[in-house]
Amino acid sequence: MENLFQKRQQALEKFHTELISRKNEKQPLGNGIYDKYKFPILTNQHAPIFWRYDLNPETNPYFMERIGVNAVFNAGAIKFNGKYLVVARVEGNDRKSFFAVAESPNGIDNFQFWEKPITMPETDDPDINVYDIRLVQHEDGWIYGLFCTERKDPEAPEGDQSSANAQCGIARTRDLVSWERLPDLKTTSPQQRNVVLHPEFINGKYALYTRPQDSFIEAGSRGGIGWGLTDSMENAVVDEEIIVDPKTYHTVYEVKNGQGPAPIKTEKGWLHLAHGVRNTAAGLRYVLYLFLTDLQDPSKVIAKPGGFFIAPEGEERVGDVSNVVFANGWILDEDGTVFIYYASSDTRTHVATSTVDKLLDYALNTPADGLRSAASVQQINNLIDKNLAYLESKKQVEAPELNNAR
Ligand code: M1P
Repeated sequence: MENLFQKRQQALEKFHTELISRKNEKQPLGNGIYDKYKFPILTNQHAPIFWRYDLNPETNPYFMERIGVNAVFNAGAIKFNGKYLVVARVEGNDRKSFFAVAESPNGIDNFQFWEKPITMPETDDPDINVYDIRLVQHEDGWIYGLFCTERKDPEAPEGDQSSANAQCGIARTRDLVSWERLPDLKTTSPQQRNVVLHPEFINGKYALYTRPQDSFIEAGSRGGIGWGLTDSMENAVVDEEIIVDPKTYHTVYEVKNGQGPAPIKTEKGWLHLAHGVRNTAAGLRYVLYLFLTDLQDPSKVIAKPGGFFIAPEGEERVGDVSNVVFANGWILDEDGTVFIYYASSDTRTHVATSTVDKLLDYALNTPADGLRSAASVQQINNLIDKNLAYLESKKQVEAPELNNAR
């Protein structure tokens, strides 16, 4: 038995070491806006062996997995003490999610989990499930983590074991190890998900991006990315939400949408990453889109490219909830590189890299959604005409006599 235990342990440790130290590779060509990478940065297999296996041969003679990790996805992100940290949503085989920090020296590979998952303190109303944390280094000096806290709907009729209530949980930390839990956000909406703290004060108040929703899954009569102010995060209350970016008919955010990570401040405005959801015969499809808001008034959209920014491709399309990409973390580096951490199909986490300059170029020069097929054709014709005129002018410059003699 000792032999079986040792064999399995050695094989698994070899596999795990190779996996977490594997070099990532940029995918060739790309679209010029961002680069995707060959390997996901985190999967369920990245979870440390000592989280999952009892390492004592006497109590685990078969070297059997005792606690399974099903998925590692939807990660918040922050650069901290020179390291690229993601705080992933780790989901066990029991369907419960929790948060765990994984650290990389370069932001694209070699992500390793810290020794233990985060022990998130609770309020008087215990969370049933927590997920999708957004990390924000606020100008008040704290690092905040805003996440979804889900509890069983107390109004659910007898026998209904799936109706739930989603609200915004709030915690803060200085080191990502010990966290202070604050009361959940109060708004006038029945439920909330995808709530994100803006990194700066607005008129002396904390500003929040919200996603009001009628019920657990459906945004219903509400929805859109909302915006509201609160005097304090120790007792966060938003009395009035305005919709900054509404869901819109026949777009990639027709059914619902939600702010991704906190926006990045640039010279030309606040860059936002968000997810949009539409319905199809095969179920919901989640994609990412980008927009820019005014520097002085981050609730005012000033540029918004049409369509999606990142959509699921290849193996990203398949997983526990297929046809989904979702992002709640990105990191702006000192040199202008942006590391976009996105998850695919509620299963694994990937990175894409770009720069602030490229993202601004994309935000400011991609045509907006014309909302009709005819408008899309017009946009392509405009580009073709511009290209034909440019090619013609180049010919004139390169061989003027030849062209004039014709
Ligand atoms: O399953 C896809 C996503 O669904 C929810 O997002 P939203 O609230 O916008 O519908 C979340 O549960 C998210 O974690 C999940 O990835």
